[in-house]
Amino acid sequence: MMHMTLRWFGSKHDTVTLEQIKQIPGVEGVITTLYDIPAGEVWPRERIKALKDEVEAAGLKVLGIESVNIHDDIKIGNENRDKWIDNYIATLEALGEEGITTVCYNFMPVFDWTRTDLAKVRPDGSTVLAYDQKIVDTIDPKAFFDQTNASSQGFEMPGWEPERLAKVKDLFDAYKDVTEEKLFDNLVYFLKRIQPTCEKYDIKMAIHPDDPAWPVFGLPRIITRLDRIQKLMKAVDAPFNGVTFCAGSYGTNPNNDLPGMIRALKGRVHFAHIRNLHHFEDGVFEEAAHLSSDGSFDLYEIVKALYDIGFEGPARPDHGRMIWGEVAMPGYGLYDRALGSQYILGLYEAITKADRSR
Ligand code: DNO
Repeated sequence: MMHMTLRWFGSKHDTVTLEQIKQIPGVEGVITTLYDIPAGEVWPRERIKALKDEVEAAGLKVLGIESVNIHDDIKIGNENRDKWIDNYIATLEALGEEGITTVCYNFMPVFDWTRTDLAKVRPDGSTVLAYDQKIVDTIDPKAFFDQTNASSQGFEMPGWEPERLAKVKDLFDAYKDVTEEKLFDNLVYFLKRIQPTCEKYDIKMAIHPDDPAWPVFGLPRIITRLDRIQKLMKAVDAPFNGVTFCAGSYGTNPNNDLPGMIRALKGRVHFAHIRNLHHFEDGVFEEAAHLSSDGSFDLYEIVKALYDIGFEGPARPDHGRMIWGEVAMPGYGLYDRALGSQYILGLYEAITKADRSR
C-alpha cells in the first residue's frame, strides 16, 4: 500500500501545523527535515528524536526525510569530499537508529529547483509557481537568486537558503570543470561510500530529479530522463539506491513518459511526489491543480503505474496552488495540497477496488 504524507518543514518554519495535517483524511505521516542544519553538518540524534516525538505526539509518523542535503564539495568531487561523506554517514546512522529509513536528496549543482515566478496569477485568482526558460537565459544567476528570495514573501525556501547566496559566484567557479560525466562519477562515489550504512539500517536513498529536467545556467544536470536514471541504478545496483519519482520535475520535459518511467523503475521507486503541470510551449510551464483536467498530465495513469509496480513507500501531493487567501511558503500551502491528497487517495482507492473485482 502507498502511504499518504504531507511535506512539513517543522514548527518553526511552516505555517501549516501538525494538527491541521492530522485532520486530512488518509494522511498517515509527514516528510520532514531539520531545516536549520546546513548541508554537510551531522544531524544530532537527540534532535531527530525530538522531531519524531513531536510528530508522533500529534498522531502522525515521520515517514521520510526530505532532504538530507549534499554538500557541494561532494558534488564537485574535491579533496574535502570524504570529510562531508563521513558526516553524511553519521547522519544516516542517527536516522537509522531512530528508525527513519527513507531519505530524499538531490544532486543538482548550486541551485535546487528553479522557477521564474513564485506567484503567477491564474484566471481563477489562484497563484502558482511558473517557469519560463527565456527569463533564465537572460538573467545572471546571482540576480536570479536575489529575485527568487525577494519574491518568497519572507519564507526561507528549501534549496534557496540565504547562506548559499553569498557563495553563488565561488560555487560557479568551483563547478567550472565539473562535466556531466564527472558529476555522475561523483554521485556513484558518494553512493558506494554510504552503501554499507544504508544496508545496515535498511535506509532507502531516493534521489530527486533535477527540476527543471535540463541544465540551467550552464550547470550540468544528470537526473533528467529514464536512460540516465537507469544508468545510475546499474552503476550502484542495489535496492537502497532508488529514486524519488517526482512527476512535476520529470514532467517539465514533455518527452518524458511518466507512467512508463515509473513502470521501468519498478523496485527502485522509494518515494513519490505527485502533481500536475500545464505546458505552454517548450521550456514554458506553470504548475496546476492536481486534477488531470487542470494540467498536462494524466494523474490516473501516474497513480495506476505506482499501484501496478507495487509501490509501498510514502507519497505526497507536491506543490499546490495558493488558494482561498492562504499565505504560506510558495507551493506548500495547506489547502491545495490537502485537496490534492484527497484526489490522489480517491484515484488510489478506485484503482485498488477495480483490481480486486477483476
Ligand atoms: C521543491 C522540492 C525540492 C526537493 C529537493 C530534494 O519544492 O521538490 O526542493 O525537496 O530537490 O532534495
